[in-house]
Amino acid sequence: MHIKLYFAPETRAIRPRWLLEEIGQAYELERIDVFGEQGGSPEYKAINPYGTVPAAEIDGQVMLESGAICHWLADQFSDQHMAPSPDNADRIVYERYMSYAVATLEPPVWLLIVHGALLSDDLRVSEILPWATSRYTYLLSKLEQEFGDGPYLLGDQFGAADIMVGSTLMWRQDLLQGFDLLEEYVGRLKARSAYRRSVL
Ligand SMILES: N[C@@H](CCC(=O)N[C@@H](CS)C(=O)NCC(=O)O)C(=O)O
Repeated sequence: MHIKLYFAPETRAIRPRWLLEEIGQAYELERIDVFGEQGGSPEYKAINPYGTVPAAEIDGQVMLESGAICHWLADQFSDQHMAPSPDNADRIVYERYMSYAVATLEPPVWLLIVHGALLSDDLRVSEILPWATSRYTYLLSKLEQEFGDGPYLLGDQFGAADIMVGSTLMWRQDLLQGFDLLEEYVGRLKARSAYRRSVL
């Protein structure tokens, strides 16, 4: 299988790259200057019409969405144990966290990033920040309660759910202060050699 990953550092493209590094699967990396001209160029938009990263070309077929790419890779390389098998009871928890990362955890912290830093001053809506902070902090408090003994979301077995949830927690690591289990969890994830290779 030939996998080509369109990538930029400090973006969601870290997620599939981290997974590929964890499973030791060879891949071709193409760096995209996604916030510069290249992201909006006709050449890149022919691959990803949204002009965003990541995009993965798998044997010539393009796949979008970091969560979908990680989900697909985890199942495709099932011998690498990045996802519980469908007949394993842990699969229910796994599926929940794979969707939770993008549908529940991402939105409030993304609002904080967009309206707190990314957008130009004239486009920011600062009134959203208190709500987004309180919503995100509430979610962190629930996640901390759910975390259990760890060391990973599903217990002893590291997997794609840790990549999806953990990478999101890294976006605003400063907000994890006071959530000791989550801070330790993110520290544990960042110490993984596959993670360190994925951010280069
Ligand atoms: N839901 C998509 C979001 C992709 C996305 O928005 N990527 C950002 C980087 S994290 C991007 O490429 N932004 C460039 C732009 O919007 O111009 C995913 O998870 O893959």
